[in-house]
Amino acid sequence: MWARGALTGIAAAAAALGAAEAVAVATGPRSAPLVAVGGVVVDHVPEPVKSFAIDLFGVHDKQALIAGTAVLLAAYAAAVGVLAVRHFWSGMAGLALFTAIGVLAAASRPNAGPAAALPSLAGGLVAGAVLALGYLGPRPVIRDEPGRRRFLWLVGGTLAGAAVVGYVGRQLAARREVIAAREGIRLPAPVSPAPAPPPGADLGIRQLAPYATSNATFYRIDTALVVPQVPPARWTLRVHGRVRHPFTLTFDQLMARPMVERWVTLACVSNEVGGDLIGNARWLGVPLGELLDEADPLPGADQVVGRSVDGFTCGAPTALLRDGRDALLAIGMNGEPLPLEHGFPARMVVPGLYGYVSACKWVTELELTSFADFDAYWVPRGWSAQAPVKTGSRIDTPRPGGPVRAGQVMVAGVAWAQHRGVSRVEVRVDGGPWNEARPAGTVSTDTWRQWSWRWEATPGEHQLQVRATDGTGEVQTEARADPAPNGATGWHTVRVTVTA
Ligand SMILES: Nc1nc2c(c(=O)[nH]1)N[C@H]1C(S)=C(S)[C@@H](COP(=O)(O)O)O[C@H]1N2
Ligand SMILES: [Mo]
Repeated sequence: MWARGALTGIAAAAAALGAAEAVAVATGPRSAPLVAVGGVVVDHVPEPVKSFAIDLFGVHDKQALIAGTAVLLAAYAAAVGVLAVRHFWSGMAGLALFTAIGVLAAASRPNAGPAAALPSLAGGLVAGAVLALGYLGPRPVIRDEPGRRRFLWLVGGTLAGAAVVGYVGRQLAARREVIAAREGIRLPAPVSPAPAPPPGADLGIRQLAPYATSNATFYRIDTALVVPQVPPARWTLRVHGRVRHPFTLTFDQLMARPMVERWVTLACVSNEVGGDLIGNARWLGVPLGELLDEADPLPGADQVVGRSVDGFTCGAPTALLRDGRDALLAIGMNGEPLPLEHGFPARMVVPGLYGYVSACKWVTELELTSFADFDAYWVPRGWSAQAPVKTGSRIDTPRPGGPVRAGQVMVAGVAWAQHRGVSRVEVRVDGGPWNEARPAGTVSTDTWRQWSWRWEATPGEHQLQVRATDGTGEVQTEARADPAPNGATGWHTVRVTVTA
């Protein structure tokens, strides 16, 4: 019976915390009782205790505090549960005290409004309901000796429910906080703005991918099950490893640095021939080369590993990041702070390399190492450590099988060869001679360009093919290759039926 009492008390406390986290989605994460009580403790412990805790737990001091608070709370809740077996109302009084501590802690936080009390109050009510369910009524599970199953259901169900509600609540609350922080950011004006795309860079043809890809339509690829929620106030970038001068940058320090803005076309290595895992955006950020120069890499540090808060890593050649190309530690995308899914508050963007080796989102570390010493995330999974973007081209219109009327047909698409540039685009019909397509203007070799070609279409089944030539004169290869291990190749081929 005592064990049942203790377990019921703990289940009630868990339910209280879960409910409180859910309510805190509306009232703000700092009104959640665990965080509020933790905050009060942090603000009031004497300095020697604080530095002792930091020495002991290092960067995990916050987690240690939350864990410690949770253990104390569980012990207290177990005691309340045991007490309530004999004197139900004394147990309830213990619960009321515990609720009051949460309310007072939340209300005493800086800038707390009256709503800050709500999560703890809701938690207290829910815990009271769990206790009443367990101890009162005609068949209280606490005294129902044969009712072992019923008891385990009550405790197990309450704990599981509390965990789910609490986790989802915490996630949503963190998201709200980060969204608010993102909305509060004013992007600095670039000292070197992005060039305006020349008139005609966007041909404005229906079904053709626009020259500039919007944030809302930009492809998203990552391993994150839940989008990492990184508040800028807690973000830092640590530049370390094989360098002479390791340093750490806060978000404010990053924002205070001179920024450049550049158009860069980002492509995913998994993009199939004809696929749409590619987009062109205007990125605002600090040149990675400058950060690396300041860190001063040691000889042999031929790889820069970007590491994300979620543990993902990508590895790019140090020399390439320092060769003067517009490799950026980016904070802005198309004039806005990075969207959460695209790496807020900061990510890497490197012209000419596939995303998986270079475009680390939610990046918090740049570690200088060597390719011999470290394999980034996708390398042990069968993808190449070195992955320059391959020359590619795509037919966007007409669509495969789409209705095409005989006569003049506009064939159009995009072509890319980041950092080498596209010098020529050709189209052919039914394996015939290659025709010069007209490449539209673009801002640099780091971006894709649209192209178009007028076709005199005759009725029947036809096959259209495209190939691009890069700035070095190399023609896009016809050889078909899968995306693994370092990018698909082959000419995009579209079959259409032309009607008279
Ligand atoms: N943290 C993190 N960054 C990441 C990835 C990831 O899984 N996690 N995926 C990479 C891959 S494979 C690509 S193609 C690009 C895609 O960036 P986007 O989602 O902004 O288009 O992000 C890169 N950066
Ligand atoms: Mo990718």
